[in-house]
Amino acid sequence: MTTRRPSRPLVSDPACKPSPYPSSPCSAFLRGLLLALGAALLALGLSACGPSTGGIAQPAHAYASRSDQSATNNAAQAPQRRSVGRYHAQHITGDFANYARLEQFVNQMAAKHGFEREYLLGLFSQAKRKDWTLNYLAKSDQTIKGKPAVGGWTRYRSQFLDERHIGAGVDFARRHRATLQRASRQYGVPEEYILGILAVETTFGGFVGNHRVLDALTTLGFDYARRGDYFRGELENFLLMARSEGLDPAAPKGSFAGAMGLGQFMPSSFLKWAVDFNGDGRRDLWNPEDAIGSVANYFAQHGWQAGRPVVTPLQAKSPITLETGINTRYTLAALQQAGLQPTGSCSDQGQLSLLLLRHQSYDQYLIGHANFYTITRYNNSAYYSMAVHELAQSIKRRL
Ligand SMILES: [Ca+2]
Repeated sequence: MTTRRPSRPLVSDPACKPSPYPSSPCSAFLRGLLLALGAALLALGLSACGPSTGGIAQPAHAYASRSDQSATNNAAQAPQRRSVGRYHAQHITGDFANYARLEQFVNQMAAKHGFEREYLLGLFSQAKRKDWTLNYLAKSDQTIKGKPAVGGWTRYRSQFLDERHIGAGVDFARRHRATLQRASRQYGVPEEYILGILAVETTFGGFVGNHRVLDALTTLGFDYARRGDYFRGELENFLLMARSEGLDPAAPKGSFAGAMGLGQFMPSSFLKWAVDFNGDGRRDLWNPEDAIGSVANYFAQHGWQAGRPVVTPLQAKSPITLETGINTRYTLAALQQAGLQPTGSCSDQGQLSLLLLRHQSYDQYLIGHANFYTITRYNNSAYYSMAVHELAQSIKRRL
């Protein structure tokens, strides 16, 4: 597992790459926050989330995927191994002593999933409360904004569309060419979009986070009221993941929000969409081959359409008053009636999103096709997804 410290303004947590639009689950959610406080992060040498553009982006995979029943069910069906780690206690001591809700959580894990109660009490007795994370999120929650600001895309883009990311992508692609080709064939997802995700999330494993996942999820699950339900669900899934994969739950490190590996999967995403792509019998988010297969599978399961477009630039012939964003839906005719004309051929007769990229000196409009929406399922942010798209194209041109 890589635990190098981030050397760029924003890193990716499941949570966080900068994303411009409010989104949902964590990844995106935390990412937007990072943008505003990136300098502080850098100064502290901490990892954050993936890119988001300014608001709360949803980590699609990372955060986006809420811990839900299906994840739990999948885990329950997986081969169950014994819990790893010699933990044993009658009561929780340490930072989380006297946390009644955590003791209730332990009881639920024992009753629902068959964990040994004393094992979990011992495990949580050595979990650490991450005060920095709580303070950081408290500040971030106050800075969440709505519509992206002028120049927001210019600033967001500059964090990712650089030689460091593109060059690393070219190098990674050459080292893992056969695996990328196999994933592309099997899942119908172009290699460059797998590369684009890994570039934005962790620069191909360069910044996978150095926070113990156990500490991150316990802290956010029981001391972060705004999203406690979500993080308690992720903690549940994390413990299931550790048991099924034969991991000591105190060992994995990730983002401050608990996202793991090259693709910054949250535990619920791991249970639902991670794959063992190198055939060694384990799903290992820190293994490049498994990460490649898992990202491709994530895209395939979220509706990627092979051979279909991602975005189409538009030319605005008059001031645009239409609502923009990844959740908008228009027909091509409606966009044309509003004064927007595709700059190239566009035969998509489906429902189209109208995207707005706020450059420093002008606004740019694009059609977001169904495949663009699929990228946003990884992180619910137009800027995040546009960065993935542009990195994908930039890396592809160099291969
Ligand atoms: Ca594997």
